[in-house]
Amino acid sequence: MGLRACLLGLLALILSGECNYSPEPDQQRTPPPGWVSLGRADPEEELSLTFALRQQNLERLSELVQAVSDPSSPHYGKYLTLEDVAELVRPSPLTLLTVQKWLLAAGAQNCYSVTTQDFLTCWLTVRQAELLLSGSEFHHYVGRPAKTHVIRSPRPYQLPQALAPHVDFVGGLHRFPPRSFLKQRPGPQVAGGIGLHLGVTPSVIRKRYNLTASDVGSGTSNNSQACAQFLEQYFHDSDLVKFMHLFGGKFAHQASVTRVVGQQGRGRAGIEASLDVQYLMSAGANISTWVYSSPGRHEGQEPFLQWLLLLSNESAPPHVHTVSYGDDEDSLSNAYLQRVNTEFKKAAARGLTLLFASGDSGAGCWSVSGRHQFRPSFPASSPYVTTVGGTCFQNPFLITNEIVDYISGGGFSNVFPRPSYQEEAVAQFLSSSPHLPPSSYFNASGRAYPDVAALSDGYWVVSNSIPIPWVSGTSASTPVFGGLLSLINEHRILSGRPPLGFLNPRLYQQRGAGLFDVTHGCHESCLNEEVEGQGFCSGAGWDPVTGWGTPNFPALLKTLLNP
Ligand SMILES: *[C@@H]1O[C@H](CO)[C@@H](O)[C@H](O)[C@H]1NC(C)=O
Ligand SMILES: *[C@@H]1O[C@H](CO)[C@@H](O)[C@H](O)[C@H]1NC(C)=O
Ligand SMILES: *[C@@H]1O[C@H](CO)[C@@H](O)[C@H](O)[C@H]1NC(C)=O
Ligand SMILES: *[C@@H]1O[C@H](CO)[C@@H](O)[C@H](O)[C@H]1NC(C)=O
Ligand SMILES: CC(=O)N[C@H]1CO[C@H](CO)[C@@H](O)[C@@H]1O
Repeated sequence: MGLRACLLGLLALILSGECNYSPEPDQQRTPPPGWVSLGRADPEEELSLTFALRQQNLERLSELVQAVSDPSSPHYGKYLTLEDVAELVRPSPLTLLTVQKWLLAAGAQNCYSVTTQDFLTCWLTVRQAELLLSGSEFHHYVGRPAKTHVIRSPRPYQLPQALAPHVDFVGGLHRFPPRSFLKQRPGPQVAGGIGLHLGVTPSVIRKRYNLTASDVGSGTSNNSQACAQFLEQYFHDSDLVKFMHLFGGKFAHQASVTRVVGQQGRGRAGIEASLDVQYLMSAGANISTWVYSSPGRHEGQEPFLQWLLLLSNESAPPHVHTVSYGDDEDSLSNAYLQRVNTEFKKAAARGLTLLFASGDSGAGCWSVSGRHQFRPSFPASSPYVTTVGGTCFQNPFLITNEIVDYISGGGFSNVFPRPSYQEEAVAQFLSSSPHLPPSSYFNASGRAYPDVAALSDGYWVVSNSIPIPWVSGTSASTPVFGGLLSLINEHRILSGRPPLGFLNPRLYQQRGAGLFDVTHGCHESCLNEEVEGQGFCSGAGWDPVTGWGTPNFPALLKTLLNP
């Protein structure tokens, strides 16, 4: 492709004396709904761009991830340190030199690297950036939810051909901040009056997942957990205090977040951030909790990328990370998807557990050349993260069996092939599901998700001192599942074992042992409007709606404690 672009650019070469290539020709550049352009940016304005430098030894990295995450391997749990990972993937001296020289010549000031040296974030003026990234043109945009301002280029950029072996992509010019998978939707109402729907609180979560008052962190293990926030989502410790007072019940918990990495602005609290903090700290009760906060306010910044950089720059981060955000897989360039997936491998090699929400539109829907298809989301579709789907109570007035929450994201990646760990489970589902949608709607060869699930309907949250009902979405199930894994890590660490790390190889090998198998219900998709039927339906065993199911804590602890 580089060669073709180069030949096609022959005329440009003659005119400009340079030959360029496009690292991300397939990246969507139109702003998502809710964002509007305010016109071109001032040439003297400053913005930050992130350069993803080509890494080395990526095959070796994949092998190591497999070895440390597979319980039958002699290397299970023998995680790499950040320094080991840096040693492995660090770009070659030629790459480092070539990129530095190019940036210096363009007048880039204040470049910051990370421990693994595979990213560089630099501050430039708009004028410098437009010269550096040929074709780019920076505009201001304002958008949801908090009238966030960003600078983005609606036009594609090119790099000099000489950089093709050294740069994967440039961040900070096309992608808008990812979407949160939170929904607010009223539950069932009793005819003629006030809804008596149960509403999910920490006591309901702890009761349903069979936690006792003694299933809390001991405070002696240096164990910790984290959630990541983007788009000016802040939390308030005072909301946590009020939340625990109103809804907490009888279990020990921490009164405040232990550490904020990045910037926590002083603005109003966001519902997403409040939800994540309050339920991560209720399920993973009394465990030290960090919040990664990448506000996405600073011009040019790409907050999700910012979070990945923070992970590569922190030698002792928490063991479990939950992220309730994502994008449509098809809106992201292949270069970006592959590189972010590699970042997840780096985390897996270090024994970090990354949990992502599976989405909020079931199988999803979009039109490709006039034909409807399901629409996977990313990072949910990455084979190197654990993806969490959503359930609700079968009887909304009782803490009993869970069934599918119809919004639960699930399906098959169009980019990442099915990983070997889920080969058997997915083949079994495809050959036995009685309600399979037509095969033209999904790519059966792709990575299938979610892997697990938890309640996602009707949560109570306290935000800006106000109790808020009906908070829903896989945004809620993800921190709950994360908190429970942290409790299991607590037992593992106290008994001298390594933390769980990347869970999927183990989860599928044990065929979902310790989880409640959700077998009722289907999620939504385009088929609802078009023909009769739904997206996928849950059934016995793994399915692309609720994965292996929801946690039964004592059973899960038993099956995940050894080795
Ligand atoms: C990574 O950490 C180092 C040392 O703390 C710091 O100087 C550098 O700015 C950080 N990099 C980024 C991209 O924030
Ligand atoms: C909760 O954690 C604190 C330390 O943060 C510890 O002192 C306390 O004993 C823990 N509570 C329980 C019930 O284990
Ligand atoms: C289906 O998924 C595979 C990866 O598993 C990918 O290579 C292929 O391009 C996808 N097909 C379509 C039509 O998206
Ligand atoms: C909790 O335990 C009860 C009683 O054993 C069981 O019926 C229920 O399914 C368990 N919860 C989950 C989520 O498995
Ligand atoms: C993840 C975590 O909380 N790590 C901490 C473990 O303890 C050391 C030393 O007290 C801290 O520096 C780490 O931050």
